[in-house]
Amino acid sequence: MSEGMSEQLGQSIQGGVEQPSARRHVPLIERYRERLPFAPGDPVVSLQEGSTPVVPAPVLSELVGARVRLKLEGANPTGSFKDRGMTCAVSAAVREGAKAVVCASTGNTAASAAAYAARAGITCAVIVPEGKIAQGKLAQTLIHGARVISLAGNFDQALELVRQLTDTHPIVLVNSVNEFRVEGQKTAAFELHEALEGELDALCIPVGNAGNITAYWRGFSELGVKPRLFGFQAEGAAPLVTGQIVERPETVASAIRIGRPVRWEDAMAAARDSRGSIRAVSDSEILAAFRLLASKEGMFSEPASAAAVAGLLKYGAEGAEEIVCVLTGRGLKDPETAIAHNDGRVIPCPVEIERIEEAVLGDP
Ligand code: AN7
Repeated sequence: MSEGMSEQLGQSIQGGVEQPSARRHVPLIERYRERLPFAPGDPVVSLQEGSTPVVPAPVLSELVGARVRLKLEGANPTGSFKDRGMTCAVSAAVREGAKAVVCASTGNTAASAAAYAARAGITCAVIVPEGKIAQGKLAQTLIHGARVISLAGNFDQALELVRQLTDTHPIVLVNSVNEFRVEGQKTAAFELHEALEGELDALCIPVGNAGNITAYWRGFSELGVKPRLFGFQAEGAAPLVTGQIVERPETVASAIRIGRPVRWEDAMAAARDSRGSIRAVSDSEILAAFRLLASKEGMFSEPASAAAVAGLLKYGAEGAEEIVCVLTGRGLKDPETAIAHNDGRVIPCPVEIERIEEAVLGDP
């Protein structure tokens, strides 16, 4: 590329893309150290997580009659919000001299734990529900070198077992029962407060084990602000909506296929104290939002993340003017679901110009 051209390109990039002022390229623990349980000089295991973009959603805004923005947590290093908590949980584990971490997971916690453990040079084991984790998450967890145990049971049973395991063995549990996870994840509330300069009326968020809604509420509370928290569960895995443990949770959104959330009380308190709610959306509503996000907003999130948007579309803005939906994980995590549920098709074509013309320009 000529010098003039690269200069031009540089200019057009600078001119065309707004640099979010809050985006800083520092480890999350460094960015928010005063508000986190880490002292200067403590070991920090970081992949440069956090500082994720907040992007306007014009189509959703039009549909619900409010200003809707999307917090892209899929922009974290392993593709989900879990990295915020994991940098803290693994850094604290290293500080304690731990040599191994373990978690139960529907996939994203596993991928994140595996990555941070790799970075820290410690070992990681994950227990996942057999056949119920998305391919991208499994690929990540394996390539990072974690030991993957496929349990002939569901997430809730896996979590029960890892709790027993860590009671009797010197392995650190990095599920969101670990306080450092919640501490790290609360930083997303700080970022939103900064990015929106305090102008946030409501947050829409998917709820599974309920660590994240708990963390957001902690973050907002520490700032003294009170946006309404609207949490959404999948209909087939909605214990916080029905008030009953779900023995056999089922949903297309495998990340939130959880029937007995660990942070049950905290989540209910967050919804109540923020004048929010926790409500259910069906799998078909989740999939409709999943397609809409991708096809109209250009945002490929995973199905669990789309549950937040499905909830907003189903129940409306409820008087809120400034709304953020948290897109918790990116779409590439779960390619099978995207391939199985879209309006397009793949058109086969021989190597012939006429057939290409027909395929490209003909009726769909
Ligand atoms: C994309 O990875 O529970 O309510 O084991 O992966 O804090 O549990 C994942 C949960 C939302 C729900 N969106 O968050 C796990 C796991 C995505 C997720 C949730 C998850 P929590």
